[in-house]
Formats: sequence, structure tokens, C-alpha cells
Amino acid sequence: MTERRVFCSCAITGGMSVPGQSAAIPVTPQEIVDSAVDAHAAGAAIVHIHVREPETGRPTSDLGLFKEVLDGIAERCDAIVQPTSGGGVGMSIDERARVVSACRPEMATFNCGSINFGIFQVSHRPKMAPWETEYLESTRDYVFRNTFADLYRLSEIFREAGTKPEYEVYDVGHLYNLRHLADQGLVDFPVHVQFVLGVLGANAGTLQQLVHMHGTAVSLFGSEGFTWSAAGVGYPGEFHLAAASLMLGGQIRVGLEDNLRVALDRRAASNAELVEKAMTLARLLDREPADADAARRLLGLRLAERPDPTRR
Ligand code: KMH
Ligand code: ZN
Repeated sequence: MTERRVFCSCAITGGMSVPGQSAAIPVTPQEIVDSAVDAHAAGAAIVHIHVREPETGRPTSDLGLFKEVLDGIAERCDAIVQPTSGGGVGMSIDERARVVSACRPEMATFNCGSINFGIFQVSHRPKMAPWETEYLESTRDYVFRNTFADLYRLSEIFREAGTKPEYEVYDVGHLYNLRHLADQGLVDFPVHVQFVLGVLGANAGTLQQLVHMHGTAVSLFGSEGFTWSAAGVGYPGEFHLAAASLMLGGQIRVGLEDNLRVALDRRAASNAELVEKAMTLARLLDREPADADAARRLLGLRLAERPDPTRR
């Protein structure tokens, strides 16, 4: 019997994109907070967070910006706020992990292996700033680095912070890396796995690859050993993978980090619009949307401490 409840994660702005790709991509801390709060109101239980330099829109690991955004969201809604430890081009593992040790979020992403991560095929627009074109082009010669030394270090950092990892797997070998970490005693079960498919440099965003990777995860961890979600990169991949995940009993992720379109002929105006479409799809397939606390229960997280309304 397929799990009925489904939670949606919304990846708000991203680190492997530039704002010149779409006016809808939030840039400043205020824009990121507003967009996350709206995505939560539209049905996202989790908001996945990167930050950008407010003046340029360039992805950064600046701790002050992370704190501003994480606090700003927590003040306005009870979404699970999940910062990245993946970062963006040119950030070291120490820079990427700093948000976890400093902010101790209830959850954060944990990338399970190195891949080529090419975004140089994104169409260059005349209005893009020189740094944006350069950022995209630089990924012809870029490896998204997550060596075993990095994975061991990250595992310790997450444990020490009490942060639940969302294990990002882009290719089938990453599941074997995760099994290796588990064999070293570095993993707490059940794990939560995000199948991120469709990145240029890793596995394709197809139903066959999702089924293959899901089956591999079952063989490595047992069906009770993990919860999972699927994130398709690009359009229509984002919604095709959401539909496949909804049918297979998984969770879903959408958002401007991964995809900029809401229909073949229409760019998304906001993250909330992408979440609304995903929620419609969920209901059509008889999956019942889970709010943030229901998602916390499914993930084994502690329930959020709510302000007591009688003390206002
Ligand atoms: N940008 C996505 C393809 C992370 O932030 O740690 C993957 C991602 C990883 O969201
Ligand atoms: Zn991300």
C-alpha cells in the first residue's frame, strides 16, 4: 500500500544558477524569506535555502546572510528550514558546512559524492552581468567535490550539530557511498534520501533511472531503512519526477533552484506557483499533502516549538 501522506520541499533560489536566468529567482534576504513563506503557504513543508550576495545575486556561503534568512523564515512560519551544505561554484567544503555547525538547523542537505555539474548549456542572455556568463561557463571545467574525506567530515559536523541530513544522490554510486558511511557507523537510520536527477554530469531524470535508483536503495538499506523524495532538474523533468514519486510512494521537491517553468510555454512567476502545481498533482493522484509537523513526524524530527498564543 502506497504511503498516503506526501510532503513537498521547495528549493527557493539555488547555488547552481544565476539570477539573470529568470526575474522570479529571489536574491536578497528579504526576497528569499518572502518567497519561502509564500511557498510554505502554498503547501511546501520544507524550504531548501541557499543565499546570494544581495548586490550581485552571486551564490555565497556568508553566515550573516544565512542567519538573516533562517531567522526571518522561522519568525513567520513553521516550515522545516533546510539550508544547503552543497553551496555553489568555488566554495570549499568548510565554507559550505559552516551554516550547519553555526546555525544547527533541524535538517540540511548532505551531498553524497562528486560529479561534474555543468550549467554552461543554460542560454546566455544579453542582459546577464559578466560574472553570470563567467559563472555558467566556468562549469565546463568544474567538479562538484564531495570526496570521502569531505563525507566523513560532514558526517561528524551533522552529528555534532544534531542536524538531520537529507542525503542528495545524483547517481547510483552515491547510494553505495552512503552505504559505506553507514558501515563506518557514520549514519543514523532511517535516512532521508533525495534522488536529484537530470543534472548534466550525473544520472538522467527518467522514470527508469528513478526506479533503478529506488530499487538499489531498497537493496542497500531495506524499505524501512529510508524515506525518500525525488527532485527533477529542468522542465518538464521537475513535474515528471514529482508524478513518478507520487505514484511510487515517495515525497517531492520542486522550486526555482531546479526548474524555471510552470508550463512548456510559461515561466514560473514564483516558487509558490510551482508548489501549487505540485500540490494539485498530489491531490489528483490521491496523495494527501502533509504540513510541516506531519512532515517532521514522517522524518522522525522533533515537532517545532510553537509560540504559546495565550501568552501574547
Ligand atoms: N542544486 C541541486 C541540483 C544542495 O544544495 O546541497 C542540488 C542541491 C544540493 O540542492
Ligand atoms: Zn540546493
